[in-house]
Amino acid sequence: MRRRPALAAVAVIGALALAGCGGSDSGSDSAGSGAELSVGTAYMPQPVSASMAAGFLTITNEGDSADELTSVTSEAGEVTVHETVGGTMKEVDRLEVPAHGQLVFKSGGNHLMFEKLKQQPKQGQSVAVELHFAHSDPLTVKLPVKAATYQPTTGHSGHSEDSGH
Ligand SMILES: [Cu+2]
Repeated sequence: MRRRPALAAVAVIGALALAGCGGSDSGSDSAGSGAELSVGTAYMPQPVSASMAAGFLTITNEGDSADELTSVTSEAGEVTVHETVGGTMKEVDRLEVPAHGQLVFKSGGNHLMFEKLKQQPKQGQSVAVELHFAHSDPLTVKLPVKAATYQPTTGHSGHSEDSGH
């Protein structure tokens, strides 16, 4: 039996979130889904307004089977999932989290797109989102709001260009 403290913490968070929802789901099959998901490197660059913001994170799957991110929800506003192909972003229904792999959201690539936020997120705050998967239980993640110029890696900020928003 291998111990994975980080995953255990994520599982606890997920369980709390589910408990908060009134426990409508009692399907015990889900424990055997085969995907083992955790989330890291989550952040939101402080947006210039409440009308549009981007969010980034990395989903790691240490399990033996792939899963798919099927939707993202937030009480803060509307969230869609975008990918960037050849410099153009487009909304996607789902993104794969490969077995023993990662689904990476980063500036210039995949990103969460927030629209119609109830208020403009400010640096130092955080925005909670719930990630929904094809097989695994939902994960609740807080995106800390960073400086508008914050980037964990180099690259252009991508989001205010001629991308059709
Ligand atoms: Cu976008």
